[in-house]
Amino acid sequence: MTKLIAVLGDQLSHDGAALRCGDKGTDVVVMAEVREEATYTGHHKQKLALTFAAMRRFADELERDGWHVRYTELIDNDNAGSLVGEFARRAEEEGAEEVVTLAPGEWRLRQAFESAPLKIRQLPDDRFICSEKRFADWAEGRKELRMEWFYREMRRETGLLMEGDDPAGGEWNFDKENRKPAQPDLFREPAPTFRKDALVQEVLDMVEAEFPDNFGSLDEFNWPVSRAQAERALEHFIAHNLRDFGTYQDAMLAEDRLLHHSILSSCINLGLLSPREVCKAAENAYKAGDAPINSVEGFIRQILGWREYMRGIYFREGPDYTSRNALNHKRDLPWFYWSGETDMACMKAAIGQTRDLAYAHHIQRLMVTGNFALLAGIDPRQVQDWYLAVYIDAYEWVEAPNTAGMSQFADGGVVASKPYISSGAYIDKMSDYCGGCAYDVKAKDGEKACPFNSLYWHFLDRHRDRFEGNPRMGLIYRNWDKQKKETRDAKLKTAEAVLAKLDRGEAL
Ligand code: FAD
Ligand code: DLZ
Ligand code: SF4
Repeated sequence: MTKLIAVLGDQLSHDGAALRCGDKGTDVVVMAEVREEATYTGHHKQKLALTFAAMRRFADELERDGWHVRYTELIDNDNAGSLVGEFARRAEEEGAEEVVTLAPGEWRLRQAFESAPLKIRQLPDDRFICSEKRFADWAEGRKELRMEWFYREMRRETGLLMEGDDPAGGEWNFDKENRKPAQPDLFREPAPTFRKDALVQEVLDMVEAEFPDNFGSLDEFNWPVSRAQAERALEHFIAHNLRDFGTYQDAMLAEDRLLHHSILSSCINLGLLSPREVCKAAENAYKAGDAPINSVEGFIRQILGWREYMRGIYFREGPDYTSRNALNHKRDLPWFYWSGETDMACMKAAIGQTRDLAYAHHIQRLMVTGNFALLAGIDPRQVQDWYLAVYIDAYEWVEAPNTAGMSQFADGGVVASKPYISSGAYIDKMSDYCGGCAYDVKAKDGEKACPFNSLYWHFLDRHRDRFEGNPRMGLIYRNWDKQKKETRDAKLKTAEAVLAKLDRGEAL
């Protein structure tokens, strides 16, 4: 009996469990570009183009590999518009009674598949290193689900960067060596470029025609769309950027939008590269003496630690995770998150490159745009909607715990033991943005004061009841209490003026 093997747009791996259980002789692979997936959020144009181009490339590869593939393009006349609709249409055409797929990375789709009028078998997505069951076992009975403990277990379990029972280099975590600001004249190898062939060009044209008003520009589209291109991106990173990845991981430079980051998240999230092989490639570079331990450990921790941990949290916490709002933040997301029209140089840079590349690196997401939203008390649901829309690598299983959890503290501390907040001083230390800013990073109050400065204290003051007793924040409150009353009042007044401007819909 024929079964349909459904491959979703972020399941582009030849060795996933669904394809492994199929039979090339009798089964049919179904892939569909559908409006429902293209519009559940206002995806960046580059994200749409990458998804469709990579899906088409993958379908070609499957056909060359001997699979019978039924592929629906977005603008096909008989496109049913949703994944379930397309599965039903193809099942009828092929006389199939069952659809097999990897469980999607979103509660929304899992629930839609469960309540579909045809049988859709969702297999555990075994492309992740840690299964959902394994994560649940680890989490069971723990008072706190801290990433660091999870990560150490994953190191032991996979043997990555282990020397017998001990961590390579003698420590589990080399983060204290990884906080250097980058020098503008530091040499960095330019990112590899990927040729826009006819397939990619056709998709770019289609996206521009079908989604003209979506956020972002297609001009600088340069994403790997196939396994071969993704392998090239990985090789480039290992050869040129891994060495200094750790040291400058938290740095930001106005003239360098990528620094030493790997730019591999879209390849891994789409399935073009497996997290295991990426970690292994980094470990091999360490063993060969080509990259130092602080960089290799820092890099592997992002993938084996943070990435796997975030997915574990998303599925363990349940579908209501995205609607949590522990700090009761209700302010609307300022419109300049979409336009980039702000005098704050750091925000302008982060939003501008997000528009142009669908990419900003972790510290820009966490300590610039995320930090600002948290300090300003923006509704975390609206913040999540923004992050889900604007980044090339955005899928809810990883975006939501990063945004609601790590960045906005909306989950009340499941992911983060304290809020990731900072005044302008941190941004000034880690970047060269402040020199070219209309605001004064050293000024704490008054019209020209960096908005991060006054909002920082306003946040701490208004959430005193919740955070004062946090052992990692006691010192900050003591510092606040030591300041003269007039000084504190001036900061709070400045913050109130900043917030009032936001409420009036004015630019900052
Ligand atoms: P590198 O800095 O080179 O890191 C290497 C790899 O580690 C990444 O490719 C990624 O696979 C993994 N990684 C690093 N940090 C994280 C993390 N915190 N969580 C999960 N994986 C991580 N990442 C996404 O993949 N999708 C998202 O939608 C997403 N949303 C985010 C939202 C916010 C508010 C924040 C603070 C972070 C978010 N991240 C997200 C995590 C991180 O910012 C990106 O993975 C990273 O910037 C991708 O760039 P890169 O490939 O150059 O990463
Ligand atoms: C992100 C995305 C987009 C834009 N379009 C499609 C699509 O047309 N067809 C498809 O199968 N998948 C698409 N995807 C990826 C899915 O939305 C993704 O599988 C879910 O968000 C779960 O991670
Ligand atoms: Fe950002 Fe403040 Fe520095 Fe301006 S002064 S770039 S707003 S941190």
